[in-house]
Order: sequence, then structure tokens, then C-alpha cells
Amino acid sequence: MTDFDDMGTRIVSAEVLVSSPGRNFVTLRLRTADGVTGLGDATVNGRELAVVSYLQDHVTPLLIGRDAHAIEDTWQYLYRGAYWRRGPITMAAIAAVDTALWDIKAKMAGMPLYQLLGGRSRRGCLTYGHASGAELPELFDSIRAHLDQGYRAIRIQTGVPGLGSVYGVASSANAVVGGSGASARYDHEPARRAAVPVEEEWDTRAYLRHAPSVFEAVRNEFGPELPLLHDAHHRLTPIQAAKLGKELEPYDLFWLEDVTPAENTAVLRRVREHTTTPLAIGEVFNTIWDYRELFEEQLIDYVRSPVTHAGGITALRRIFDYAAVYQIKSGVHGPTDISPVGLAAALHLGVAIPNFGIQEYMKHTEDTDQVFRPTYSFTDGLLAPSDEPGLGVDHDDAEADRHPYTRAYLPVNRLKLDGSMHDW
Ligand code: GCO
Ligand code: MG
Repeated sequence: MTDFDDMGTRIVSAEVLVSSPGRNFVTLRLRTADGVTGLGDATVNGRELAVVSYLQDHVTPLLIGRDAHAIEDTWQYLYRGAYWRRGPITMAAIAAVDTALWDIKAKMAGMPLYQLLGGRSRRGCLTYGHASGAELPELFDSIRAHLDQGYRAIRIQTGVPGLGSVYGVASSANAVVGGSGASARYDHEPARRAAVPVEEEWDTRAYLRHAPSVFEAVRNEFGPELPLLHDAHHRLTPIQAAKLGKELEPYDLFWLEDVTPAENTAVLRRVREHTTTPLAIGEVFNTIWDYRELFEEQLIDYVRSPVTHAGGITALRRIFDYAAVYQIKSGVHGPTDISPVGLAAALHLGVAIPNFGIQEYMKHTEDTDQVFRPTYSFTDGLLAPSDEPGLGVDHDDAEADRHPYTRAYLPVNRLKLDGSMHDW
């Protein structure tokens, strides 16, 4: 489309910004001839520079001169036009462009983005926080610390007897800025930056024996009301997943996440046959197509896709509308590797859609917030976008320059038994 009603809305610059204020982030900034800027998150944890190249070498040259208002057409142009559709790198790049364009459109309208998505349906987005501990006493302290901060739903991850560090469990050894001891974080950045990924060991049988006893202890200590969640990190076979779901039923989980590897979603039929524990999946999905069978066969209860990895606000909105037909709700991925830009986008969608479920929320470090200056607020466990025009985030280039990119990896997972690589 080259016909512009208003040449002031034409995109005149597209910058890919890379910084590491506590961990690596890739951010796209678009600017119109009128000087309106918009931001998009393109961070793919551990593979950041692949998206930088995709954007810089293949996408940003196509954006110059396009009408910033043409969000849908730009999305289709980048998705259909690439020929090589889908995949995390492509979809993160498209997501960044889409998010930046929505930011620009909302700023031009002088409205917070949620107004353009249908307006506010709720005061804020119910969040869940990450409590963890190698042993029960540390876990209980971590749960109490989260409740003190106002969280009203809590994800529970613990160590497993006989294993060293387990992903998702904070320990003083891998604590990073933002906490120590029971409230320490496990982000693997920057404390565990290394030339190669850290290797962790895994034993599924030990985990399956241990997990139900943890939830029993948590229910005994904290009572039946508190919504509890758990992430199995794609580590189980279908029958193991079915067993875990069944054994956790007495503890009334809000959800059990990523029980099996995400490539073969059909196996969730087996899991569903055996358990009424609600299931959540999708943080590594990229498109609406990944959900088709899961929705139509009613195999899941929550959609985990974030704006950042599912092609942006345009695409995620479509996924949520499709999910709503099946009474499936949102449960957007919100770890610290989703930047404040990606999180703000999720919050604008979250307050607007009818089928909001819950929003994951791990607070970013102060350094991160100084770069992005988010204006969303966290009150009584609800995270809400501000009424600033657009997304309500910024990018302070001088702050970002103080934190240059540093190569970093997520850990890998090997079986304790014989060192085989295991699903992560
Ligand atoms: C979650 C996740 C994260 C991911 C991480 C990968 O549920 O929050 O599983 O911890 O592992 O975002 O980059
Ligand atoms: Mg997860």
C-alpha cells in the first residue's frame, strides 16, 4: 500500500535496540514522520541476536515509507509475504512490529491502548507470582513473602530429593538482583551467564513421587482458598502427565502447565482422559494454528502465549477470541524475559478481553525498569496498565547503553541416570 491519506503517519525510522539491564532484551522502535514513536518487544531468550538479524536485515527496510496506521495489512505483509511462515524468530519479529504499530496508533488517538481494544472490562489483571524453595520451609517463606506483596495466586516449584538445582527454583547460589534467600530469583541471568549453557540433572520418577507431597503440605499450611499453579516444563510423557494430574486433584490446582513437550499436542487427549486438573500450554507456541486441535477438542483450559512470541497484539487477540468459543481463558506468559514492553501489551489486552484468566508476573529488576520506565501498577495482586496514551512504556537509550548485550543461555537438562539429554 503506497497511498497515504496523511503522509505524517508514514514510518520514517525503524531501530532495533539491544540491551541487557539484568538480562537481554531486543526492542523495536518505530517512528513516524510526525515524530510519534512506538515500541515492540522481540526478545527470544537465549537466541536474541537471531531476531535482531531477522528484523534488521529483512524487516526494517520494508517498513520505511509504510503507513503506520495499516496494522493488519503490515501483519499480513510480513506473515504471508515471508513465505517461510511461523517459528519463534519470525513471529517475534512480526510481534515487535505489530506491537509498535498499536503503540503508535493509540498515541495518535491520545488513548491508552486498551481503549482501542474495546475498552476496560476489569480493574486489572489478576496475577500469579513465583514461589519456590529447595525445601518446604524455604518454599513456605517464599509463599508468605509473595502474599505479603499482595499476590493472590501463587506458582509452586520446589527442589526434588536427590537432584541439585532444578529450573524454576530459586536458591542463594543462583540468586540475582531482586532478592536473596527465599525470595531469590532463578532467572539464570546474569548470575549464570556462561559461554555454554549450565547443565542441570533430572529424574522424573523422583519428581513424580515428590510433587504431590509438596502440594499436600502447602494446602495443609495455607488452606484451601489460595489458587496454586505448577509448571512441569514439558518434562513428562503423556502417561506420566496423566498420573501427575490425577494425583494433584485433591489439591485443587488453578492449573498444571506444560506437562508434555509442545511439539505433539495430540497427546494431551491422553492426559485429559485421566484428570480434571486444569491444563495450560502455549508459551512456546507461535500461531493460532498450534491451538486448533487443543481448542476444538477442549483439551486445555488456559492459553499461555505472550504477545511477544505469538505474532503481536493482532494475532494474540485472534487466539483469545477463538479460545473464548470453547470457554478457554488467557494465562499469558510473563517471566522476566518478556520485556516491560511485552508485559504492557499483555496488560492492555488482558483488561479488555472477555475471557481473561490470569497473568504471570515476575517483577523485573530496577535496572530493567529504568530502561523501559513502565507505568503499569501492581495493587492487591492486580496488575493494571496506566492511562498514558499508547502502551505506557518508554525506552531510555542512555540507560540502555549502560547495559550492553552479553551472550546468555537457558540451562539444559540431562538425566541423572546416564546423562541423556532430556526435555526441558
Ligand atoms: C514460565 C516459563 C519460563 C520460561 C522462560 C524461557 O512459565 O514462566 O516456563 O520460566 O522457562 O521464559 O525463556
Ligand atoms: Mg512455563
